[in-house]
Amino acid sequence: MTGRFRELWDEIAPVGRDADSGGYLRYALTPAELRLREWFRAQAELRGMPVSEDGNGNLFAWWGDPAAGGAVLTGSHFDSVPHGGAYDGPLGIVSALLAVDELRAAGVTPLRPVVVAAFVEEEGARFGVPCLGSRLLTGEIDADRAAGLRDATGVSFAEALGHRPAGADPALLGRFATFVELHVEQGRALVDADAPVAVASAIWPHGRWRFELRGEGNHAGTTRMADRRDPMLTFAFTVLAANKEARLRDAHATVGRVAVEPNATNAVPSRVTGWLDARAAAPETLDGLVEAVRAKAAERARRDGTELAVTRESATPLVTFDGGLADRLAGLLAAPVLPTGAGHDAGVLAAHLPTAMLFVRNPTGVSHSPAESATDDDCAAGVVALARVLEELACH
Ligand code: HGY
Ligand code: MN
Ligand code: MN
Repeated sequence: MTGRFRELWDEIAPVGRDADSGGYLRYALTPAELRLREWFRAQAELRGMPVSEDGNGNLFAWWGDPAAGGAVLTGSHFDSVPHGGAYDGPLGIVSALLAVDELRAAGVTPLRPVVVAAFVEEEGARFGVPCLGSRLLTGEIDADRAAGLRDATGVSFAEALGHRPAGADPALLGRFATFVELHVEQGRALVDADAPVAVASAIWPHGRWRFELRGEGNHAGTTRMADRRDPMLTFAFTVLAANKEARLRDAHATVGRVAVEPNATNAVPSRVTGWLDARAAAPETLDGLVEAVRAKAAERARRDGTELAVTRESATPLVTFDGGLADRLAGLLAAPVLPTGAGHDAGVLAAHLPTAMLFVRNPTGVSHSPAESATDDDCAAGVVALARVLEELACH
């Protein structure tokens, strides 16, 4: 299996890879990701798996009757964060295709369809809302709001998709009995557990908040410090406050994205916009963290004479995966059960159908970075584990 994994993996490894950073620029519905979607269609055709699209940009390759119900859904996403790793997303899709091969080679004929999905815009790196495709499919985001989301160049999701997204598809969703997403682990728990594969128990509640700070643009050289209303000052304080408040709560707060206007070396900014990614093990801890950061930012804005506006752009509640399913798969695989702080399409679908996740060991735990890695042997172990899970769910 390791050889077959590497052979298929090498077909997509170069797609969207940045030569300088070694990371991936696979933004949803841009040329790199579109090439991966075409590759997916070709792979499905090679396997005699018809591919349907749900009108939201999500692709579904069917092993079995697309009109049948009780289907076992697997798969993940192709899109990446800027200069992200190779495995976050694509590993779940490649592993699903290989797991189908594995079952066929063993002469397995499922009683119910097995479907491999490629969800669109899971990272939210282009249009700002993570799990956009799975949220549209499940009706968790309004199709008109999704249609109007715009990327940094002003292109809307509807324009990128080529049409207004169809929105919720309860009939399609109702044809899936379970969803199992395999994903590279984004942490080191499997290294510590000395195991190649784990089953997920939960996803931390998390969300994204846009902090907009307005002040007075002015000349860097002629404006006295006492006369400034500098939003960068308020922003810098907010970032430090987010870091401190997260540490106090054993939570996670990240400000990794900022936009400055006019973004000139010799001008005091007029506006600074920063995005807070906040996550915590419990909803009340997350709420407390975000409120503390907002309050500290507001207090500092008053001192700096700047104006603050905070907007929640996305939120994912605590996801507790189907306990019976998780225990059943952990027993089947003799694998540990782990929570995660990373969001996934499985976290969205879990509110709509029995859902599970498999994690594949990541030797460094690093993710959302060119340094993300997984060994071929562990990836092969993931394929074998996913094949066993699919057989367990589709053949009994
Ligand atoms: O942000 C996340 O947790 C996921 O990688 N989209
Ligand atoms: Mn990710
Ligand atoms: Mn992912």
